[in-house]
Amino acid sequence: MKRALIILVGVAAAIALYCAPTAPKGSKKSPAGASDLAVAAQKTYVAPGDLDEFYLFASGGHSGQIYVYGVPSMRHLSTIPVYAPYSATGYGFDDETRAMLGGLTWGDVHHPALSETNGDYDGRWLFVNEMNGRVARVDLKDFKTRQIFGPMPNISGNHGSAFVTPNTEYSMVASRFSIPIPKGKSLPIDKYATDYKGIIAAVKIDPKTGEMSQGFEIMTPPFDWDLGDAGKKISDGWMFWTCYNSERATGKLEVTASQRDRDYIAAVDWRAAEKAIAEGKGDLIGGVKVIDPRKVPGIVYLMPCGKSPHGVDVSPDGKYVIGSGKLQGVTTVFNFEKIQTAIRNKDFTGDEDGIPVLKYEDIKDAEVPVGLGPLHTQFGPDGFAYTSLFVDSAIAKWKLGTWEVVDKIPMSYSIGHLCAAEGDTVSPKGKYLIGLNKLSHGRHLSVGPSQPESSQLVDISEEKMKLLYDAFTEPEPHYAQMIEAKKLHPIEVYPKEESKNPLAIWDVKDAGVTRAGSNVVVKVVLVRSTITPTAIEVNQGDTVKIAMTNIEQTTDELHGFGLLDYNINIVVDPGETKVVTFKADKPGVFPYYCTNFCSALHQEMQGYLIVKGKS
Ligand SMILES: [Cu+2]
Repeated sequence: MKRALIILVGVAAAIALYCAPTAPKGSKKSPAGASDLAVAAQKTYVAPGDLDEFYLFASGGHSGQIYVYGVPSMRHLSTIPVYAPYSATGYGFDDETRAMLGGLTWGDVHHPALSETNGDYDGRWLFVNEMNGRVARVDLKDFKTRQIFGPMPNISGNHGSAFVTPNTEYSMVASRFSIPIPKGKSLPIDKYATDYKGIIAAVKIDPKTGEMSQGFEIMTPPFDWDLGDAGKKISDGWMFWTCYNSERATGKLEVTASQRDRDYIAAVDWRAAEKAIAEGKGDLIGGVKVIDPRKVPGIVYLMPCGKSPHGVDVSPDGKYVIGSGKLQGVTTVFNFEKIQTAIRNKDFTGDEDGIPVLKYEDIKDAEVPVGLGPLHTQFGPDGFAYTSLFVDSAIAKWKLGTWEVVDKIPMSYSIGHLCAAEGDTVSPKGKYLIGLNKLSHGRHLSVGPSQPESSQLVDISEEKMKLLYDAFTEPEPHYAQMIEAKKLHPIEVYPKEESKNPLAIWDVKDAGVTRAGSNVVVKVVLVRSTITPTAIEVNQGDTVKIAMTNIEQTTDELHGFGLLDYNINIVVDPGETKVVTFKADKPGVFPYYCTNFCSALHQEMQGYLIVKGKS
């Protein structure tokens, strides 16, 4: 009996030890920090027919997409394809979006950036970067990707992006991987420290249309640029980026790039960069003007920061710049005015390829003991800051000014980024904070080895943070931004009177085939429940351009055009015209049909493409 008891205790201890790092599996018990379940349920329950208070735009990482959630329900509302084809909306299949993708079929999406006016989200556009040197613009009127800018010259690994300046003058860009520039030049790796270059850059944004164009580029030593944030209010006009590998090392970076105690945050006077470019300064490299800080001083300064920092975040009043070594136990608060004073006094300790290095002690206000592995900081409306702790797997709440850590909540687990409601603007909304966790096992039904990521909704409306809800997301939860729903006014149909496509037709009488040599244009009308024409005849070898207009003006009356053997699926929204061009290289009879359910007679919405063979 006694022996059995010892074995039982031993087994229980072993199980406890084995389970220790993970959260309870399938347990109704809430983890530490969860609020009372009934309160949590009430706070996240959005009743049928009711609407969420916030939109969450979350990075889809290497899926190339943006996921849209409602908060507090955490319900997935929509997927916005940006850098990868998405047959659900026909993205990447029609001529326009296929051209925008430029032959690339994936992108590693990182940091969504909602457009701002005076440092506040204005609900017009969403910019988002991806690693292959590109920035895209999503129009929030219709939640569609409207422009992909890049790949930009000289940039390799656009990680430190797509942060916008307070009036959306620029979307910022920084290269994670240094290379010899211009691209295409090859040099041995032992030339890394001297001949490889990092680039920080800006994409210019048209304030009326959101159209992006080349801004400026600045050459830097071969550091690995990581993350950024634009200054605001008193620090407006400045941009901050963290870097690792200030050692300029190669090989096993986890060892070679961890030699120094400190890396840097770059402070960039972007108005000075803008002026230098306007004055014609800079060298033409890879087709763009690149500023070399050795030749054009007064633009970039380096702030020493704890080793291998990740995020850098500017407080809502613009006074503080917060960054930390990602393996430290503290986060450093730099004071913008002290940074300016040190620059004015030329209080430098040296330079890196002509870029002055400031003195850590001169520019810092505090080291806040937030906990281990501080990564990113977001803000509330009441002077509180929230810092994610990767190593501790928790969020710390602390007070700006007193630097007191007042609360901590565990995450399940391994939090990376975090997102508070409008928590990186001049007027954070508070209420909700979302931990974007890197790992999730044990808290959902198993779906095999490829597990979902987890996002956890935290109530920050009271003194103590409380866990409200677990949600699971597609890979990969990099940054997200949360905006008040009332700021967005999406359209539901494209108004007929605003149709600009020259191939649009609005009457079935105008549908049909016109031919010029081997070029065939087919004008198609999509309306419940017919695709007109119901048969299209072409010759093998013809170049066929099908322009289809969905003449519906009714909400959610989408139609699709699926053409099986030709790998085509177009989805056309009400009032929209889409064009697809392809070579009719396969002879035969190919059915086309509406792929997007539209009516009781949806199944009947079909026709035939007849491609007459050459022989
Ligand atoms: Cu249909």
